[in-house]
Amino acid sequence: MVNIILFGPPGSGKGTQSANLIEKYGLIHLATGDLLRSEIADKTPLGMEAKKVIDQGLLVPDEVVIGMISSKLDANPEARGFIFDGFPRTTAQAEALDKLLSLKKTSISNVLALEVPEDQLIARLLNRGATSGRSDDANEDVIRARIVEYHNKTAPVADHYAKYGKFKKIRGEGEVSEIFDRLSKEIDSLIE
Ligand code: B4P
Repeated sequence: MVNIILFGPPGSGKGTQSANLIEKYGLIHLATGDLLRSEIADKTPLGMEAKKVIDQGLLVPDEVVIGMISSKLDANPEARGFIFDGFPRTTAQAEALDKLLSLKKTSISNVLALEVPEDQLIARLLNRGATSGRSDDANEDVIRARIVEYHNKTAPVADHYAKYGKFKKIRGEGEVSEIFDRLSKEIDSLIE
């Protein structure tokens, strides 16, 4: 099994690249942002609570997203592997993911971390906000709050996996196809 965490700040291209990578490698895409937006669209109680947090640029409580990932892992027993996109975003989420995977006799193969300068992140997200209808992309203050949240709570996840030698930085600037090639090279080396 190949289990990849696509890591990086908001707007670094995780969602964009995941969509292409799952096609190429036949992996299952688990994106907590997408799962939360689907709850919001369905107006579930969980979605309504999550929306309040997401619209402030903050992280949804760990137990909510860990529960979502746990159900998705259980729902895909035959998977060849997973791409985790936007999860784990805290050290507690990383520890929970490691436990869930070990119960399934597997583990994270590698963490691929997209690196993009902050001015580009903000430009990309504002650009998406102009057309996507995503309220968390529409306002620069909210985007900046998301980046602060990333530095405070998500960046430590890198150390968690670097301890086990599972962390690789990937340049996230340039054409989508160039970045895809850089990521593919890393995944190919895990499959060989
Ligand atoms: P996410 O949906 O994960 O949002 P994101 O990190 O902003 O998106 P992503 O990084 O995938 O976007 P991409 O670069 O692909 O999370 C939203 C919110 O949900 C969070 O703020 C949080 O509140 C909550 N949440 C989600 N997961 C959580 C968790 N585990 N724990 C707690 N809370 C959680 O795309 C950005 C834009 O860049 C697009 O318009 C794209 O077209 C463009 N782009 C991509 N690559 C490009 C390139 N190479 N050049 C130019 N533009 C590019």
